[in-house]
Amino acid sequence: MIDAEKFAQALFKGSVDEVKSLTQELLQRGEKADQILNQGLVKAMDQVGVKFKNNEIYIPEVLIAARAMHAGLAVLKPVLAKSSSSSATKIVLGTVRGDLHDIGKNLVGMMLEGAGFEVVDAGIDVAPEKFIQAAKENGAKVIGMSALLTTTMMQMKSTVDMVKAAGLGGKVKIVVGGAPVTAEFARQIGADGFAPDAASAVSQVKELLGMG
Ligand code: B12
Repeated sequence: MIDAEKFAQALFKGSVDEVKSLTQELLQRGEKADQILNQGLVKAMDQVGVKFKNNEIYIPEVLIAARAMHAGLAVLKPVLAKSSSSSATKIVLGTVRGDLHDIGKNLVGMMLEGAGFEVVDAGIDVAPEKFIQAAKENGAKVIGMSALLTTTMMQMKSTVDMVKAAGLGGKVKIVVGGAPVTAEFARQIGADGFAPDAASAVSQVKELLGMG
């Protein structure tokens, strides 16, 4: 039996060791890696996302929980890599050109990984052509862009335009976020989606991919 509650308690405590040993025990008992991921880690991380959304916990707690979740992911990764024929949906995530803020982007990346996506981190100060190259190379279905400066927001439009010019419009969905970014701005620049925080980023991406 996979007890998501136990995982959740360990995540809220930020206990790397507990998450690791819970994951290892379940594997040893013969539970499937993808079940441990979805019924255990992801379900537990969902609880973290909900509490964050409701302002019951704050960024440091989410980062601590995400770090603990990573410890569980690290245990599962080699097993998942062996067994998965249908690999996880890939998402290229980066902070736009001229912008070095990455705390929010990293948080979004961790939540997406927690939800079972494979995140290709393009880093910070990412030029439009670099986003496209990374998406092509990895066969990504989504490009996620973060901007924290009003002066760099327009870089998002450059990437959207370039994605369309490269004939990837529709094939690669574009989702944008960051403190100055709004749903209205996302619509104006022709992005497919927007989310105001890391938890909603997961639901927005799932919605864009028709995953509910
Ligand atoms: C930390 C910080 C820095 C750090 C960044 C460290 C790092 N590794 O990221 C440092 C010190 C380097 C920095 C530098 C600068 N900063 Co600064 N910084 C901040 C600060 C205090 C916090 C940002 C942050 O991390 N917030 C926490 C995260 C979790 O929130 P978030 O990024 O908004 O992310 C959430 C959502 O927006 C969303 N999201 C984010 N990305 C994405 C992406 C997708 C796809 C989706 C769906 C969602 C999503 O989900 C996240 C999680 O919920 C803000 C002020 C503030 N309160 O916002 C100023 C702020 C952003 N900085 C500002 C400025 C001006 C600068 C500098 C120009 C300062 C200077 N004169 O040098 C430089 C610019 C450097 C550069 N070229 O980027 C201004 C921007 C003003 C503006 N309107 O443009 C702000 C608003 C401060 C202010 N009030 O003046 N900064």
